[in-house]
Amino acid sequence: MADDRQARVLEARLKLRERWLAKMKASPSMSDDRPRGTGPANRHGMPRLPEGQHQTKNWPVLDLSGPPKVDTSSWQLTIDGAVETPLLLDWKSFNALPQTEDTSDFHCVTTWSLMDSKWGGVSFADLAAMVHPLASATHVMTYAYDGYTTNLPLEEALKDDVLLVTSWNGQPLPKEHGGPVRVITPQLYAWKGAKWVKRIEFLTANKLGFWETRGYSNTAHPWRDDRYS
Ligand SMILES: Nc1nc2c(c(=O)[nH]1)N[C@H]1C(S)=C(S)[C@@H](COP(=O)(O)O)O[C@H]1N2
Ligand SMILES: [Mo]
Repeated sequence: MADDRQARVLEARLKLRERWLAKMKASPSMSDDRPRGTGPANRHGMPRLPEGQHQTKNWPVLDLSGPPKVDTSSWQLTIDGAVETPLLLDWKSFNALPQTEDTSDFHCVTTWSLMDSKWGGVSFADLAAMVHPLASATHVMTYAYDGYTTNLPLEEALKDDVLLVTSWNGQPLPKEHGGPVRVITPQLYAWKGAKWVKRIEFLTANKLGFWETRGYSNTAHPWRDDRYS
């Protein structure tokens, strides 16, 4: 990765963050002064284990219908909608982008939490910076190869720990967990992260995804026990 490209992405990312900072600060994971849970604070000031969650050692698999037929040779990601410069990436071009590593926790609405996973991939904020969202963009819909969809407000999607991951604890992301590429949303319940991600569409109004149309919370904040609507 050329340093100047990395610098350009970083600059665009910081500008986009600046535009969204007020809204990000008003989001539950940054404004909640009474987060519910137990254990020492995580780096966002939230108790490590949200209320109603228990720790799991093994990572359960949860999805609608199992892995779709997609691998590194056929995988493509489209980023489009309310953006200035839509983008189509394949596996090779995705891996040539600036890479981010992060360690975070994974909270499933069905009450298990997987702690301290080490993730590698590309941050959503970097991808968003590259497509130049229109001023009117407020949300994104993520689409997956199995037909799954889930929506996110931009102020959540732009958080530093929202990544499109290709590795987990130093290994390629297992197929059953969304490999080759999935989204993770550590500050929201895990259904907000699409496995086998195929498309990210920027929206100018909120739209509901698969579980959100079926009674799951639109906001999905684990430290408010915000599971269903
Ligand atoms: N493409 C796709 N992504 C998905 C789902 C799905 O059915 N299809 N299920 C969601 C739900 S409900 C959860 S809890 C997490 C589970 O991720 P895991 O199977 O890796 O634990 O993936 C989310 N992402
Ligand atoms: Mo879930």
